[in-house]
Amino acid sequence: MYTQSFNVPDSPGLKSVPVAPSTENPELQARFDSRIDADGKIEPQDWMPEAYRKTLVRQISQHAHSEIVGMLPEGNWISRAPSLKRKAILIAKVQDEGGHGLYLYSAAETLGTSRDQMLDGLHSGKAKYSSIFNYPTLNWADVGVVGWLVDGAAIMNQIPLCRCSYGPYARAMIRVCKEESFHQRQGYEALLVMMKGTAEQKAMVQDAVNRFWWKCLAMFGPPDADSAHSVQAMRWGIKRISNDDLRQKFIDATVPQAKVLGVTLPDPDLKWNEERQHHDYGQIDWDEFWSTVNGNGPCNKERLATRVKAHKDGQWVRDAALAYSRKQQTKTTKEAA
Ligand code: FAQ
Repeated sequence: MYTQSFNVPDSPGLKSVPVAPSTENPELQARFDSRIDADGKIEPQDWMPEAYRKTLVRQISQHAHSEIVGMLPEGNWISRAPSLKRKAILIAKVQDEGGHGLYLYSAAETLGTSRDQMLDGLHSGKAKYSSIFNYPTLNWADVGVVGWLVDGAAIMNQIPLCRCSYGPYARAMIRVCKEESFHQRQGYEALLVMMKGTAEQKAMVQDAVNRFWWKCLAMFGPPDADSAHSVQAMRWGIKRISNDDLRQKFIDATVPQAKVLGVTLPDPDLKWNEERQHHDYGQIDWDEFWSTVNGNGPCNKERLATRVKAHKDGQWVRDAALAYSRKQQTKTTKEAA
């Protein structure tokens, strides 16, 4: 449904933001700016302004944390999947999300930040992760809706990131998007099956859509006017399409899918606007979004506690791996001597 071929022009006008004069190194800054203006890639060994590095570490590490915390709402259903086939699919999907987190931590490490630093940020509650993973998955239809809508929204946001100016992030996103595309389709297919089932199953799907729809729209971040980082991130070619434009694209793509599925999207103001050639939609509850982002959503505390415990429980594995690596190194040094 969403593939690599979903390639849309950058948000108009956003590249025209004037370059802030560098106080670091004007010559290297000029080289960096011309590479960005020519739509080239910045690689780890290249000089980059500290603010560019900091923005990337923030965004990539938050993205990695989202993938890792994002394993929890669906992981919760692995032991209760309704068939062996659905269980195998779900295990593979959750494992893929873990893999995405690992590629992204590796991409952020190329910017000179350590994985321990990033994990400290997550575990201490300083670093953010996507708001959507602070809501519970209450029934089996939620697992399908996470695939259809949460992965759907994630892909819409991530496809432009395949063209991000920072090479390691852009390359990681290519594989991530291919896998997310499968995730989205498996969720949609699971829902199609339920919608051919009993009245109770259909009601479960509608209930899950009602609970997740607005939260998925908020995944794209605050409105452009309130988005602190967008203008600069666009100038640097990190973000290619604005929060509001991506949200609109997601809505326009999802409305016909909901029709095929036979569910109602819970927004009385949702309607096609002939003049705009887009769907109009209702008000997102931004107070609720910020409250969740700031740690007060229904599952924030539980999600963080689960991650902290998993990290502590895994300490012996990291210790053993390090001890083994040290032993191997000593052996190699002795053999070479
Ligand atoms: N949740 O100025 P902006 C997935 C924060 S992956 C929490 O607009 P920016 C896969 C933002 O960090 C989902 N916080 O920020 C999966 C900033 O705070 P800060 C994650 C949010 O960075 C599927 C402040 O608000 N995807 O789902 C959110 O330019 C299924 C101001 O906002 C990515 O991370 C939010 N929704 O734009 C896994 C993609 N939105 O840092 C398992 C990469 C905004 O100053 C199961 N990231 N904030 O303290 C991005 O594209 C961008 O970072 C945005 C935000 C678009 C998320």
